[in-house]
Amino acid sequence: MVSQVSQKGLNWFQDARFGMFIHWGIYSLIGRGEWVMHWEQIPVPKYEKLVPQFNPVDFDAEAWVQLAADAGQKYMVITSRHHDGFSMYDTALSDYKITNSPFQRDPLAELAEACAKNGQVKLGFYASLLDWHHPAYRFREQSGLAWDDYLDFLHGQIRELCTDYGEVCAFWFDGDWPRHKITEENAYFEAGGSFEYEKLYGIIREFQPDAVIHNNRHDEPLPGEDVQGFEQDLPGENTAGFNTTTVYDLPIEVCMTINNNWGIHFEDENHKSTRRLVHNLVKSASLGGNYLLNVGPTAEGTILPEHARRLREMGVWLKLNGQAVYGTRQGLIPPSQGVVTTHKSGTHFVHVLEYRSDCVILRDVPESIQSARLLRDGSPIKMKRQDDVVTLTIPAELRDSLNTVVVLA
Ligand code: FHN
Repeated sequence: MVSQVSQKGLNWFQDARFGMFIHWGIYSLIGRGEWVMHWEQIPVPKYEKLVPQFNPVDFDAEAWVQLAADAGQKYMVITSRHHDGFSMYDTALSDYKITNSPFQRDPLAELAEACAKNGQVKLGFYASLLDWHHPAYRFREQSGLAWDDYLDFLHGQIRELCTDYGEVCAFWFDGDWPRHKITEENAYFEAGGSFEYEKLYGIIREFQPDAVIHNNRHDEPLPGEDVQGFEQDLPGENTAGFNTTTVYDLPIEVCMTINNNWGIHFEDENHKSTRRLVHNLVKSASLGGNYLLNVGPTAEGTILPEHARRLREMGVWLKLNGQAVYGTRQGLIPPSQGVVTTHKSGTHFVHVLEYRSDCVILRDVPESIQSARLLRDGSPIKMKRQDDVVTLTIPAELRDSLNTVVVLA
């Protein structure tokens, strides 16, 4: 039988609700996103020339972890190796790695230490299944290597990440997209065989039984996967074009960028407002999901100030309103225009995102609900009930410009 994450790991994951996604690699030097090698058809020998230029001397693991903690994020998931095949840690299984760059340090080890020291933020790893560099993935004919050699590498790397970096809260796989067509342009994306997931996931279960497994296959989760993912969309939506609109009965994780790119893009100034980010966070929570919000640090090792500011502002809002997010589950009171709800053991949280008037109308409100108050400071909120329809009146002076939360109990 294929095993799932432990109940402890699952509960932790669902209670956490908010995490930081980090896309960081040698592509940061170019500043045109993490797909630049493919989009610009950069040959391997030319792309490899980035390695001797990579020296993120401003990287400060404690500062990144502190930023996540200030934002109210309970975990971070960082790219251990993206599709470009460059390992961002000191793997024994490849020379194509950050410890062979002028930087020499292992940022994943430093983050593991900083997370353990900070105590508020757990660490998870993104790992690409697809590899545009590895000779046993892309160049089997030329190298004489076999698909099994790639599997040894991939599985071996997961074993390293499981055993050498302390507690790992999540493994996030990417690059196996069964619904996407292989064409002439992307022929080298094609895997040479199965990823042998049962074996791969077995390594995680053996060494990190509390780590959730998320595989971004843009398809129905496979046995052994703990999470259904949505990328750049909320559950049930498919504006990005690669999400399934079927929502399965699994914990959910929505991952999104702050601007339009995962890896840093120098020309992308299209940053979402803090208000929109808070709305996405609570909309995800209202549907029973976590929100994994991405930052794409610079090649020098810093998180963009525009992103850090938004994260800190989210943290300020969460300090006052976190009870309506952490530990909650999908709302039991149905959403209405501009309003979503979350719930935690008999307490319902109404998130008022948009105002049509002073009044907020909720339907199907359980009879047990007797009172309404502002979560932020306990101010009473006028509540009128007619059968199962409840009307709340929220005067302008009590509203929060990001999201006003009313507690119904
Ligand atoms: O190709 C990747 C992309 O670079 C990024 O890592 C995102 C994150 O969800 N996942 C893939 C696209 O689905």
